[in-house]
Amino acid sequence: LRGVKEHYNAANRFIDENVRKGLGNKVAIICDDEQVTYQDLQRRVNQFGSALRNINVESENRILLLTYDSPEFIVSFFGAMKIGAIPIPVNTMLQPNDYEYLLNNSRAKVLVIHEDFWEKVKDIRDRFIYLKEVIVISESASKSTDVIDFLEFVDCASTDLETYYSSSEDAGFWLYSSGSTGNPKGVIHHQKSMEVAFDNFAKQVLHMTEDDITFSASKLFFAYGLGNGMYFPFGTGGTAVLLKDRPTPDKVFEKLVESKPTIFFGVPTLYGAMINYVEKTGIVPDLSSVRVCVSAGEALPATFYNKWKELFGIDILDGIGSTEALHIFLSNRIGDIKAGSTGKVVPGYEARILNDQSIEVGPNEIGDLVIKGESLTGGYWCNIEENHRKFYGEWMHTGDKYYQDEDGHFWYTGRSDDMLKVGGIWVSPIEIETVLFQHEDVLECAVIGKKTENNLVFPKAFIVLKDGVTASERLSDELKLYVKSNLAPYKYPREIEFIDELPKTATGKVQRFRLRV
Ligand code: 3SK
Repeated sequence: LRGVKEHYNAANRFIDENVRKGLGNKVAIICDDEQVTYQDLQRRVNQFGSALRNINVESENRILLLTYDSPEFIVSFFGAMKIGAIPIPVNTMLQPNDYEYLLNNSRAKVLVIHEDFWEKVKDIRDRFIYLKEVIVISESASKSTDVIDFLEFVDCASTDLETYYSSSEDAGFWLYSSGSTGNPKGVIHHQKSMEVAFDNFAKQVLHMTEDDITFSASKLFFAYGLGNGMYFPFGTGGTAVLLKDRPTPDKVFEKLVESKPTIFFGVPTLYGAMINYVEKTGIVPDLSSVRVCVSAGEALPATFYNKWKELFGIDILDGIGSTEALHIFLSNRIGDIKAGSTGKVVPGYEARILNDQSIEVGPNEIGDLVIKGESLTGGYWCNIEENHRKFYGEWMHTGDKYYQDEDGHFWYTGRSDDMLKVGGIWVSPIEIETVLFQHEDVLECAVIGKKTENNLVFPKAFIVLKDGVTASERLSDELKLYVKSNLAPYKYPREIEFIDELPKTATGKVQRFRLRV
């Protein structure tokens, strides 16, 4: 896909091509009791695209998707792309204010939303400045009159849909990535981006074929989950198993045993929780259908790799990707794994480790990881400052500190900014601090990432209380709850320490590094 390819559309590549290849009757999606074949999927994608055209959606209009992993997610995503509109899947765990920001920042004209989430935001609809239509995916009998019902919307529309004349480099879809300042950034991906990431990782590292069945515990709205659970299996004519629920160890094991995937995708905290579950219950579920497991999000501790292998006899390929790169660009390989390392560069990407003068360092020297490759975003939406900071020419700063050993394996050593990855999801300490500051008892606070014995990270808050307020366990619990109810719940500080004073520079800047010791 080097260079611009005229008339390229991802919906043709990932949906229509499978039907053309004779895979129309093959199951593309398994979700709870529902199975959707490629032919069904093509029909519904066409109907959704036609229905969007019926309400005057045009190419380049943005469509925000706020729904569970489900056939409706996938139908909306490809239906929008097929008419050149731009789907933007977003995190389902956020708060109403976050959705206000995402809708207004993206200027989405249409919102496709599951009724559970619509319940939470409908009262602030008048704050969504650019929004024209709301399409609600509803599972209950009661339907609102001031919104469009997803099923009716799709069912009434034509199954014939002419593909928009897009090029491979047209904007295709966006994802939002968390920033250290707290405001998420719209990451623009292209019509071709999914095919590039598929070729690089799914084909050349995972060697995926039509016989593969994927199951991803990471949700489709994450860049990681979007590949694992959608365009990787569709790229080969394989099958995606979806889980609507939260991926707790028991639910994930149940799904693995019941739907017998060949590839499982998780994050280190989940692998850790699944290992604990086995150790606590003494039950070792039968995962014999799985030929390989994948981990990303944060570095997989070597102890987790070894324990998993001992319990199930299956390798976990650890890798690292980013929303900006769309998927994994460094990874261990089948037959070439160094436990605890992030592996080597994935074909299709180049990686360098640079010192402070932007000069490439030698083996075993720590520096800043920069990468280049064709699946990289064209840039952030409306954010000149971050674009200047992040990209130079074809290269992108990952924000990660790495060193490379003599064998070419990369080893993660930390972040070059204050961002934390909690359970594989970016969390900004500043965002947590901003909420804590709003609590009536808090005078000052600073949030850092604290490492567990396995080097996984969770947010810890240091708090200076106002005069007259006494530190207590009860107050600590109250503050945790306060963050949980004002931010996406996974962002809350798992530990709170009350201190008399924060360490600061002469100019009054908090020295977080002194709290990290
Ligand atoms: O966090 C990661 O390592 C990752 C992997 C694949 C795609 C996206 C991301 C953020």
